[in-house]
Amino acid sequence: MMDVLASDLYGVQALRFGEFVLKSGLVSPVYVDLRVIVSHPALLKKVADLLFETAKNATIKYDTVCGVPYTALPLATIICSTNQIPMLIRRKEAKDHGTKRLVEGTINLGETCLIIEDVVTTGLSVFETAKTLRKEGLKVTDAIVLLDREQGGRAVLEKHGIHLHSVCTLSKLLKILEQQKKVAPEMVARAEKFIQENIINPFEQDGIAPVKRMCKEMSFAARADLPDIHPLAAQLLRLMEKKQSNLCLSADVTSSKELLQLAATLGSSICILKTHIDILDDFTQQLTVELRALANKHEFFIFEDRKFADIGNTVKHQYEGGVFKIASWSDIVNAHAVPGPGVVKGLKEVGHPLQRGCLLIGEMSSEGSLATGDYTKTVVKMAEEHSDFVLGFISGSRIVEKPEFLHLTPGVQMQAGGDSLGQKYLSPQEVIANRGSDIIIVGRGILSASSRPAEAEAYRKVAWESYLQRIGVSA
Ligand code: 5BU
Repeated sequence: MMDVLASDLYGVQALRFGEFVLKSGLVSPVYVDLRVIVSHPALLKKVADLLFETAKNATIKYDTVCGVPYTALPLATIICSTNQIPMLIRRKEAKDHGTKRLVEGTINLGETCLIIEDVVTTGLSVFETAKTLRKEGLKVTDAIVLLDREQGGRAVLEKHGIHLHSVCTLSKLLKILEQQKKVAPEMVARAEKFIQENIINPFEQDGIAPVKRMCKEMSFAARADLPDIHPLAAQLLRLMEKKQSNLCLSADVTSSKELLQLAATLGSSICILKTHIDILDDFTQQLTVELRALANKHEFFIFEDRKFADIGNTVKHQYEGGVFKIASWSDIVNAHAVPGPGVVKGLKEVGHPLQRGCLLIGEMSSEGSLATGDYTKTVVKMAEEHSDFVLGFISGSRIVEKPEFLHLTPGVQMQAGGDSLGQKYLSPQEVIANRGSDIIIVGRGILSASSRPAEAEAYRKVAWESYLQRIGVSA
């Protein structure tokens, strides 16, 4: 599908290669102009359908659709007309009379409007459209774009509460065109370099923190070879490539027998088995010996989801001793950053000599979580300061563009939704392909299936394909 789109766009010269002087004065080796697609009705319809499908796959709930003027106007029109969705039009021209409306169409206060855009570079046009719609009393939570140029727009929009979902990224299109031998590898390399080196932030003058994109999408294997990667993260990334699995099973069961059974029967589908050891009714040290044997046999990591959150001295004891002796059998643990860096220092004293690793909780999947915004940023800083022990994060999406760090996301089920106690679910595709996380954590999605092994395989497959899609390799 992407291959056809890439060659169609290239065919109508929506993408051109050479030397183009941009408005900013920069000389770009690639020029993207999607306005031309209005002259190609079949392609226009195809693009509209892809945008609609992307919204559907991301299970976004919305009441109306608004295209960013101008190219996305016909796209929004086709989507709304084909699928019988009410549309809104945002006026771009400056208001010349006091009475002139900024948004045309029926506005029902509190309804959610989905934004459609053809290409996002800085995110400014989408942001301005969202601002206008929000001023009118509408909610804007998501935007769908055909092409993300990956020059900072996604992060800028996220900061303003808008999730950007792209049908395709520019680097992926470039890779496809290279594979199709339409564009020479040297030109693709130049274009990729240009994208990476030119992250533009339109909000800088407004005092909003600049957004830097420090890496392009790398494969797990390439990340494993990074010089500064945590040895355990490197091992895990290699294992993920080998097993083609970025699935972590949340083995939330209360009997040792069932836990071992899960490890034995689902072990080959997963890269990590996550435990809550304190919910077992019949814990013994023998269980941890058997669990480790299964981890070695089926090659998965063990992650005790202990969520340490005390002063350094206390967590040291909780990690090393007590009934559970977590450090003796769990490869990975996690911690809240709320006590400050002492919690990491305490855990590190125990875990570092044993070559263990820690994930910091940057965000939580539960409704009303307080781990957001500046808190999340502070968590990232703490991780960066202790990267010899912290190998990544628990978060809903990628919270830092450093390929050395892993992102693991709980709150995943095939169908988005939630439970009655505040858990919120996103789909594997959304989490891996759109939100840039690396590993999905799935509990009840698998545990409540009639065939747990078959369901685990289904989750493994969709999460892996989403990863391949993200790095631009067709599954
Ligand atoms: P579920 O059955 O897929 O909803 O289980 C999710 C698991 O992940 C469960 O063990 C939680 O304790 C764990 N979890 C979570 O759901 N959300 C979070 O933010 C964190 C952990 Br941190």
